[in-house]
Amino acid sequence: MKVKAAVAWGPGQPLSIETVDLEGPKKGEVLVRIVASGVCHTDAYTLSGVDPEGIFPVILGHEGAGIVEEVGEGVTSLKKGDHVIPLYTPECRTCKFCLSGKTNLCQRIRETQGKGLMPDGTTRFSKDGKPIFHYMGTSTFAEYTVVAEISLAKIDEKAPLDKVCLLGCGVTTGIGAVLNTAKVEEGANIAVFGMGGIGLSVIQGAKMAKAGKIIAIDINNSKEEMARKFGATDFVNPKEIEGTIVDHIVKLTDGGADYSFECVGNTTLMRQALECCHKGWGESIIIGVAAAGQEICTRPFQLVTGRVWKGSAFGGVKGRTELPGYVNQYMEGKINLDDLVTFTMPIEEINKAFDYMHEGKSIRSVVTF
Ligand code: NAD
Ligand code: AHE
Ligand code: ZN
Repeated sequence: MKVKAAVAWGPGQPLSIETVDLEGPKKGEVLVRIVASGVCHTDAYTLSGVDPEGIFPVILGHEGAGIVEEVGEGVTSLKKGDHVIPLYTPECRTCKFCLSGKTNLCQRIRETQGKGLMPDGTTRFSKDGKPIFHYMGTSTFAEYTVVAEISLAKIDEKAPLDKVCLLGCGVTTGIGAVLNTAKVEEGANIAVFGMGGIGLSVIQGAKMAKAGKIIAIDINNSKEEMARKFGATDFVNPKEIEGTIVDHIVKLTDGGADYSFECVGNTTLMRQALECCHKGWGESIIIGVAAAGQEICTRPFQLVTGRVWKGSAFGGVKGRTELPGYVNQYMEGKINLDDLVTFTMPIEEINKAFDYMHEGKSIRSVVTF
């Protein structure tokens, strides 16, 4: 079939709206009509050319929501008309990782997914006979996409898809990092670096966990209002303080944060986030994605004296099992998505979404079809 899609032909180039060819779903695959998709910083990261797995031409997008149009051979858990959120972290429930009970990082199709391919090693998208690669197993910047059955969470049909798409990445990542990865306890002091969609969702998760001090950190002062709305008790702009951000947080928290979260993708901040944690027990969670070649460093003494460095992908959430519950929490008013959607625009205007992100003017832009 012919479908409209935003194609990234090469690194650093604006996306181009094209009519591309899409083959139907093969065994274990599902054709999904995408209704809406958020634009996450990770899309910009890959588009910029610094992602070691970046491959072009590609259809980006991994924060979408849509409706099942057709199922391929052997698909049993979904049918035409089901409402779904595509998962870049699948859940096969049979691989060593899924069965471990220790991680959400299902590895069933990770190898082909990282190469922009469907599990059988081919692409469904093409233009003039030349393959166009998939992205993160989802490619939600297309009006129709083909996704593995294990990469789809079935959700409540009453949920507005132009809002719950944010649960396909940003919001789930932030809330999950607090509740699953850090397991923040009531009264704990937390510091959050970066007030984009991810950082604000960490703040939201911290509020849900009844954290004590919730310190929001960003170099863009316009983020303060939203951070406080989501539950931040303090806002710090590192450019406007005397001394270092580490000393500043240590003072604010009487010895250091119990938990910190890096939500920018900057290795200098990752070090600061670790070192502003409390001696003896403070835990720092890396969420931000740093470019190829970047490395983190600290004095090992920081770890010897009890600080813990961790990372979190998709908030440690097992998508097929847990995401429907996140959607329900939104429907019950327990998770705020609406305030995170700064702009909603037709897919034709997707490049504006990237501009707004880079200019610090949006939390999330949602593109619709
Ligand atoms: P975003 O661009 O919306 O927000 C980033 C924020 O960081 C902005 O508010 C910006 O002003 C702030 N910032 C930039 N430099 C800063 C500095 N030096 N000090 C303090 N604040 C600074 O990005 P986002 O969509 O929220 O994503 C954040 C990061 O999380 C990205 O690296 C993204 O790739 C990553 N991410 C990771 C996961 C995961 O599962 N681990 C999931 C989603 C996104
Ligand atoms: N190809 C990238 C991977 C970057 C990365 O860490 N991605 C996160 C999700 S970011 C969503 O916005 C993730 O889930 N990682 C686990 C995985 O298996 O990719 C790179 O830098 O190599
Ligand atoms: Zn994302």
